[in-house]
Amino acid sequence: MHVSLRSLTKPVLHGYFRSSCSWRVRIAFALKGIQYDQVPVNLIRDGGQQCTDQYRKLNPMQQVPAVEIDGVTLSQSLAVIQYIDETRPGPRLLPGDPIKRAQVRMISDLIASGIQPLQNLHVLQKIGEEKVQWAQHFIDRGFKALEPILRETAGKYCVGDEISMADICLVPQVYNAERFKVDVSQYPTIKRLNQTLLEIDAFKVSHPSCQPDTPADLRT
Ligand SMILES: N[C@@H](CCC(=O)N[C@@H](CS)C(=O)NCC(=O)O)C(=O)O
Repeated sequence: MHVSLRSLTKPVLHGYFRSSCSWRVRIAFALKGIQYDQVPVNLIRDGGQQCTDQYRKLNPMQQVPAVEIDGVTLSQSLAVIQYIDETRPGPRLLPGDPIKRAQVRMISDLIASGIQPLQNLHVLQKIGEEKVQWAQHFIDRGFKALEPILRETAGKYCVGDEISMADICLVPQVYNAERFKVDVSQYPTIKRLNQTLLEIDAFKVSHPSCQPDTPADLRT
């Protein structure tokens, strides 16, 4: 019963084209070949649609993404990705080997807890005029730690030769770094992995430049 309901009801992603955390979920859906609907939540317009009473019911943290799936609403992109991985067929986003799995989680957490929250919109709005330097500082600090870790763990992708949740976290974070004009060429492993991953269909179709809510002037 549960399984047939899953195949009948498409998940709904409440997200924003340029949100790196929404992009993570879009990549996971694409890698697994899952069809889903998107409901745009504009983080800028009207003071931020994530702050409305209606959206707060979906995610009390007032952040995207929120995903309606299998009769529940989930937030926190890594929880969503791991749920998708545990319940859907297709390539594994967390490796079976415990060491590799821990490395995938280590890299994902470094990005999702150690970098992205410090350059998130709400934080930058509080910082005010210094916001660009602030974001650059924390992205650089994180990438300085990430580069030697990836040198150890990477094969073709972040951990060995299989795509994983770590890759799903890396590419949107590099996109953010570039938006804040961080010189990514200082980090050759990060740069190489990002270039390789951006060639893959799942990363292309989920890119911020081609989402339903991407403004015309940012479409490519
Ligand atoms: N840990 C959360 C972070 C979510 C998050 O920070 N979302 C950002 C966009 S990437 C957001 O909604 N920001 C809105 C705001 O700061 O007001 C996750 O992984 O889903």
